[in-house]
Amino acid sequence: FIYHNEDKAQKIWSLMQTYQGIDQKSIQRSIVNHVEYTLAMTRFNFSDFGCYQATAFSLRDRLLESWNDTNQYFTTHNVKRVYYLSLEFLLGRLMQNTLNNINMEKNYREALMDIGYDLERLYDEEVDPALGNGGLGRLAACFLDSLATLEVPAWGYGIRYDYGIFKQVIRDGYQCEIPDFWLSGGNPWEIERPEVIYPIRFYGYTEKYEEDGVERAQWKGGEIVMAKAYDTPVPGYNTFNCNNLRLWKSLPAREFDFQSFNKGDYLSSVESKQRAEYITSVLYPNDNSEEGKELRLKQQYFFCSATVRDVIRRFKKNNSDWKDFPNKAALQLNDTHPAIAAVEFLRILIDEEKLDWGEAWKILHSSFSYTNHTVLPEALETWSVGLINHLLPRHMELIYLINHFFMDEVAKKYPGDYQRMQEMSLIAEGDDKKVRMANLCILCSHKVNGVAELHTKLIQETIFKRFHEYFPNKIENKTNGVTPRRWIHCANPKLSALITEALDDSEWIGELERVEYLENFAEDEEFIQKWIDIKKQNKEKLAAKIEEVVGVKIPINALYDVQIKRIHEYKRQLMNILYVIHRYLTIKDMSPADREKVVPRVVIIGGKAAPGYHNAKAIIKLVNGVGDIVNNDKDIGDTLKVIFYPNYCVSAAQTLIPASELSQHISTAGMEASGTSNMKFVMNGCLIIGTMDGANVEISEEVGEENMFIFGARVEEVNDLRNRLFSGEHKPIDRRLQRVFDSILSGTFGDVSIIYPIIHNLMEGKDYYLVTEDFDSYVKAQNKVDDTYRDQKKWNMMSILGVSRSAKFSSDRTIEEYCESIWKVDRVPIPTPNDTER
Ligand code: CRA
Repeated sequence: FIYHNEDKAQKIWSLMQTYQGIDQKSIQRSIVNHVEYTLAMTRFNFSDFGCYQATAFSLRDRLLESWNDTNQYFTTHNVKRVYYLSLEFLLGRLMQNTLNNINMEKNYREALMDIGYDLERLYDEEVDPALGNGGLGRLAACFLDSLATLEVPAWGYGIRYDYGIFKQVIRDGYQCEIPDFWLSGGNPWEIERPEVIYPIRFYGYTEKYEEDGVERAQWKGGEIVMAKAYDTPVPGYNTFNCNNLRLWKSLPAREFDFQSFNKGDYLSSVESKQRAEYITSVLYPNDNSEEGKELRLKQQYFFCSATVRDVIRRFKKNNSDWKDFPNKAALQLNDTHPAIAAVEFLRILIDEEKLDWGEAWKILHSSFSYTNHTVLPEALETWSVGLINHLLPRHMELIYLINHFFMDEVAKKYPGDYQRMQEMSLIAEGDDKKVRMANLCILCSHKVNGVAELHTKLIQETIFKRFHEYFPNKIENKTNGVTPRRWIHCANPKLSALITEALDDSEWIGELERVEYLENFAEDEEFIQKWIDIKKQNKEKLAAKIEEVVGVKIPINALYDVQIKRIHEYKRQLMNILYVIHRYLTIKDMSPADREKVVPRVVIIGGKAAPGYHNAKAIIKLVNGVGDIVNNDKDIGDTLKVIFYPNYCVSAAQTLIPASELSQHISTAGMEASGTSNMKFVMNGCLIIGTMDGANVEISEEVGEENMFIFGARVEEVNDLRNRLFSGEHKPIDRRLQRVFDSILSGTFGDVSIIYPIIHNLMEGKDYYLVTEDFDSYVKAQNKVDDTYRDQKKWNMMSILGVSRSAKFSSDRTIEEYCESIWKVDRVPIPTPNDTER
């Protein structure tokens, strides 16, 4: 039984019931209580924001019940837990998702309406907790939703940055970055845990000593910073289970720096304390590239040490034999960013728990696993040996030891193969020696996974080839997925209702396989009409939003063509905008009668560029320049509009995706590990124009190539094409593309200077991303898009088929696969308080 004293527990539960009833009065009472007593606002007049906060507090109260029960149950039953370690969690807004997961949206909507508040407006009051850059962070958030929904005992661990990803504003066509202090209005979803606090050491030295004839080491000295926990409950859909996301914040240690103090330097001693808080201040705004700054390594270690200590403390509560650890905990490393957790774990086992190397290594290896998210060289983390040695001297020693043992093994297996040893070593030799974090992760993990089939094959054959030969069963695939709760049910409530109506129940929200049945409606005229109407309403909503934020009026009866993702050369937003210019020039050439026949398009591009990524910023400027000219050109009127959608984020995606009809996933083959928005678009009835890259390949297997617009070089061709281009053997530039270049360089779309070097390189054949190479087949695919769109029946049939065949891309499927073959954990449904077990 859960409670020490069952009578008392029952009594408390019934008291809670009077507080947490689901009838209108109880809901209103709990909201108004928070208005008065938590927020200290006047009941005579509280703003939408105040009402949002009070409603959030009221929901948090409800979550806390199931959250407490869930964790209590996991502890008493000593279950195996999954720990998902990630430097990024891109949660997006929480209120709508929470209400839907606990099935209370209707109750709250009506209760609020009755006191004069509109729930949808309250949703818009919430700031996006944007503690991530892009796909990797959003994937972690989708995984949390699926883990809770599938009743897997799991905790997310991350950093509570004060500043999430910057806010993007466009001035004069240029991206400007504004710091996002997302906590300024408070965060009603979290629970501060002042009692969950760990000291974290930096710098210092190691001291060797002997104990019972064994040589031991201890890390000493240096500086201490404190890590304090903040918890956010993670409710699952249609379950009483509620998991946890624990984020760490850095604080100065309480003890005083007596040295400075004695010198009478009080202020500088306070200053040095303030530096401690700086560790968790800001999320590094780079997607798919690493900066190598000391502060970043400090963030990583700070986060890893606190997490590992917390996991160990929980394990020790119920277990005494270290051998049981792998049966009680599975730690997943989300990319190499938390790699140092593995070394920290080893350090604690050896230096503090006094396990011997062999035992410690076995425990580490059977409980850790690692996900690789990229093959881009600029994103593969390495840290200089000097820096690690300075910041984490004991960890550097342990890394050398791990490497020493491993190199011995490799040498035994491949005598004399120094090339191989060099490739597999944890250390990249050179003037500035570096630790290769991916190699470290592979070695410490029992499983390594890629995030889509093609990507997994690539890592097996290229960057991790030697490791794949050495450990043939280690590297496997886990194709990414997205949660249908947020990405269909919340983002597109009308579509969700239509699917529920057609299937005659709503269970598909928790079991996406069920949407398969929609296939029966693909040719049903009445159903298609409803389908079209919903898309139209979503487009109207987006058009209103665009008019509000960008100030451009866009037509509704145009094809909405959307590319939203981080701006990166490999994602080829440049190719998109070059095609748009081509389209514009073509329409300009037409007679008014011919223009009538053009399929009108609204091209929307959105995404943030890393602040130091000049080429990406130049592309944003070009898109805005094109928009300025095209949108004001009376000749072409509504046949073409070009919008740069500023500050792309999770909540923007929730408006953009349901309104899209065509979406672009056009990376150079082999470069996008998976992509996840492609999956969200398909689930919202949007067709894809894309290359055979990442998860596009599997999407085409599921929905059928005939229901997508696939084009471009295949991954096997890329290297040859690139070599040919760089050796000057390339064919002459396509004449349409040359015309586009000429118009850009003549200043038609504004300032030429910042885009000039990029265009110049393309003309010279320095085209690493194969834009000039793929342009022709891209144009052909775009023509096919227009032709298909003219046949609305066909278009919508393809759209319905896409949704009905999207089940594979639910993150529920992904998580089930991780549970089965990596984590070996079971579902643990928590009995609800009304169940007899209580
Ligand atoms: N940038 C990949 O590029 C992938 C996500 C999630 C990325 C995407 O194609 O969908 O991860 N890689 O797996 C990454 O962050 C460090 O590497 C991404 O989001």
